[in-house]
Amino acid sequence: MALNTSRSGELYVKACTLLPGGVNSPVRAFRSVGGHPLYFKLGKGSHIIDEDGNDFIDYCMSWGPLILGHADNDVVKAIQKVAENGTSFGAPHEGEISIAEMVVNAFPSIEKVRFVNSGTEATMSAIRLARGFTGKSKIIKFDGCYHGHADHLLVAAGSGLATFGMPDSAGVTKNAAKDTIVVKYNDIDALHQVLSHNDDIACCIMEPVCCNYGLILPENDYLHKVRQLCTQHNVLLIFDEVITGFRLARGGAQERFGVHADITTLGKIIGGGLPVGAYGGKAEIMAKVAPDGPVYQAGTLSGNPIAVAAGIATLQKLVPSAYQKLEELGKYFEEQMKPVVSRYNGKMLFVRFASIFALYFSKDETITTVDQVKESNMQQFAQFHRLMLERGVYLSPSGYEVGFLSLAHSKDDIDATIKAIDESLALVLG
Ligand code: HOZ
Repeated sequence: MALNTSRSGELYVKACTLLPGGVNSPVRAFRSVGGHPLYFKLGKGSHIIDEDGNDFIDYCMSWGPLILGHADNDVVKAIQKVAENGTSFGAPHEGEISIAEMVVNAFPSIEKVRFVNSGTEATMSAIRLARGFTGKSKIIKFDGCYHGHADHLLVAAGSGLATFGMPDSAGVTKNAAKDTIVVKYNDIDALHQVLSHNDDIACCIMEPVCCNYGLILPENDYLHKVRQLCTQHNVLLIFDEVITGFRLARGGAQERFGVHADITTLGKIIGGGLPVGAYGGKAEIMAKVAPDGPVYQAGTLSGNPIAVAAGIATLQKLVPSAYQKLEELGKYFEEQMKPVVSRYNGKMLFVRFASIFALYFSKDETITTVDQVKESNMQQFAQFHRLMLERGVYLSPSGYEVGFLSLAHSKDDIDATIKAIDESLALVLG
């Protein structure tokens, strides 16, 4: 069943002479799952095809943006139509207003929003804004939460840093990181302790659902309690909803859990597969952003008309029935996984929330902490990943990353995936 990946292999060798690690983002390099990365030439619906012609059911989905599937017809048409009229103005255009309206209507905690080009830019700017608004310096982040690659956020982070076992990044000065305090996710007492002993904290930034260290759900009333503590201590709460925004519900984790952030960061889905990020909050807070206020932040391609058109076309299709369909697909996946999981009871675990899932090689029955994910068996995940590729299923190439369902996935895709999982697990754990 070995895959022929010779063309990808050749491309990788050449890419390594020109790009660090042969890639433009570390986790793609396949280092933690072994072998070389695959180079893709086509994506349509739930499938992607690599340069050797191997056809995969995709659950990486560009790490989350493609909630409609690859190359959705309406998104492609919108991109084409707008591109014909100019690719960038570096000046305002009507599309920016339309997408801002969609975001503001979806998130009651957002009255005004600024568009940027990536999730990293969004979180970096949100923190500057929190500091500018409160006049305080320190920030609290939660272990395992990943907020992109700005210096002060590359501390105890998930995603690529977790994948490569890097506690932080070279090139980040002590000064850049000294104002970042790390607190354990799902541990409300730890947050309480830090907030009680420090009056220079501008904000707490968190992924409300941790999606870059496997999938870790907030326990019971955790988010409500975090909200309460932040309000009590006059600290802004930033929800990084780059992954969860428009994914868990139209109004993201805030809608699902009924907790409102002071500042929200968005990305991925709002760009429909093109580079878009955003941060927004109450008008009073956003009034500090230049040119209205003293917090500077800018971008030549911010609000780019093509990216905005792809975002609008995507958000237009995310009506209530779309979320219902995603939930049904997710439930179906989970149901079909039950007999598989029970066959390997005590050796692996499948977690699903809305259209996000993760599979752990762990003896634990539930996963609520980053340490549990760390202790899961990543060698087994690597072997599993390879076996799944051989069976036509492309999973994110790291045991610390999650899988995404899209509206283009079908029950047939899921049936084929379950078969592949079952066969692969028999070889890894059998
Ligand atoms: N930070 C992304 C995963 N959460 C990975 C991005 C990429 O490698 O493309």
